[in-house]
Amino acid sequence: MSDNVTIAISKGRIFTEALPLLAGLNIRPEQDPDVTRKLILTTNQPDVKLIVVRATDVPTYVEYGAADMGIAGKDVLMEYTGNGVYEPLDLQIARCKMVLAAPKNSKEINGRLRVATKYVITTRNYFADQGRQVEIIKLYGSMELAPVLGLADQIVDLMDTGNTLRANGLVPIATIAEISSRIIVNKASMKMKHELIKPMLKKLAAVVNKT
Ligand code: PRT
Ligand code: MG
Repeated sequence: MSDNVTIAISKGRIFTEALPLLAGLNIRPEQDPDVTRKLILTTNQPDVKLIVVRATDVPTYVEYGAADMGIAGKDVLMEYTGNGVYEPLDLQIARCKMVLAAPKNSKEINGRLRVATKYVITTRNYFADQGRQVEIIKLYGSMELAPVLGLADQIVDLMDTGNTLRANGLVPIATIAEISSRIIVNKASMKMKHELIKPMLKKLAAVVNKT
């Protein structure tokens, strides 16, 4: 079937910030993901559906074609090890920085640095580029706790206002990447459904440039 398009998206800040962009394409979801228990949202466009998945699962749904398109943070895409999706457009939403952070007033670390993060691949690449061997400790959340409890010397996490770091006595010491959300597209869908997808991407680019 090449006459409909499914877009994978996570609820929360990405969904909220994507709504005005989708409205610019005249796509308006008919359910609110914070209210409904449905994971497939219909829209005012009979040929466009949104599927609501975990942020880290968006590239998987798109790579396997369970969704034709998706909206995912660059942080998630940098960690994704799948076989590839197209990444045609930076939506410039849900912006933040991925930073290395350390306890305020901490001393230089002698010996092997221990870094806690959920971004293991990006962190490994970052230190490898600097020729530095570090021990990476994988966590799934609340990274800010790790230095406080002595689990790690430093952390790699996302920072927006910096309030979360500050509240835990941490300061950013290096920016690893500027993060924003991207449109991703399944490779087969880009070919098979190009008559639907190409104009959407073109219009989206125009909407992004206006905002
Ligand atoms: O929450 P859940 O486990 O379901 O998934 P998720 O955490 O991946 O989803 P969500 O909605 O929290 O984040 C989705 C995407 O939003 C991320 O993949 C990023 O691309 C983007 N984004 C933008 C952010 C932030 N800004 C952000 N500030 N994601 C998380 N944060 C967190 C950060 O990790 C830290 O805990 O907010 C806290 C810091 O905020 P400040 O303002 O205190 O600095
Ligand atoms: Mg979260």
